[in-house]
Amino acid sequence: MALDEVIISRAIIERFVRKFTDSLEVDVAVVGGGPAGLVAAYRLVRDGYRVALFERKLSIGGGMWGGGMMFNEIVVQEEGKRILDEFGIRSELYQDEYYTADAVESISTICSKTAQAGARIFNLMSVEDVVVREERVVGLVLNWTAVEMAGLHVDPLTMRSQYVIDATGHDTEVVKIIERKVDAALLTPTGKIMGEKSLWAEKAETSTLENTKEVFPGVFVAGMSANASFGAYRMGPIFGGMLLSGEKAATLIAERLTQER
Ligand code: 48F
Repeated sequence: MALDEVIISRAIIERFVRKFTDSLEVDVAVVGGGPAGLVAAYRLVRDGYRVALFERKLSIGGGMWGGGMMFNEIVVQEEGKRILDEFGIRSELYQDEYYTADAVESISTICSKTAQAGARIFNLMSVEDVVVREERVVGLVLNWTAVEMAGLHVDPLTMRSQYVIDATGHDTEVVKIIERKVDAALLTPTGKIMGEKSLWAEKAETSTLENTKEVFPGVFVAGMSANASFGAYRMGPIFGGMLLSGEKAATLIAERLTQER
């Protein structure tokens, strides 16, 4: 068969447009494709919800690829291991309740299973704004990361979702946009972003779960973004809290969506 380059181009363009068009109105939009956002997306699609995930970078996976200081192994506790097992990721007991897993196997598997489960994953797209109606976030404003990087004056596009998860890690980008642009308080004790504290693994792992909640009507925080929003410690390269936080965000949003139906 003779290969026709134009058919190849047409196939890519049409299939991408179909995927993107299908993602303009979803149940949940996840911002950030690190471990927390991916686990949340996986859980929600598995439960039958329509999910789109937007990741600024070329590669999905956030901070998991590099393990700790580029030593590409991660550590999880017993509860975190349960999620690794669920994804079929191999882990090894190090001592007591500390398990290690290969960082590349971990994040590539989580990414692959999430995509295969049916989450629409868009890399190279940045969320640059939110859509707010009656003091609730109802959608996201998207642009190509390349546009942002080149400083080009190109207007963005908009999508609608019932819920948004800010899983942007240390940057808390969606919450920052809300704090800066929306004339209403966040659901934090101060009404503002409380900011990330220094590193304390034990406290941070517990508080990541406690802080996984709604931070503004329609927006939940998951992963490191939860701790940065609610003023808690960072945890370094222990990843159980990230995985469990993604799972909790999905559970909380699924409960809301069920109530609202
Ligand atoms: O940073 P990241 O991995 O967040 P996480 O899931 O996990 C945190 C850990 O990696 C580690 C840690 C715990 O062990 O402290 O840091 O909470 O993934 C966040 C992703 O969000 C993307 C960013 O490129 C990264 O891949 N991101 C950030 N801002 C935007 C965004 C944005 N405005 N639009 C799209 N993606």
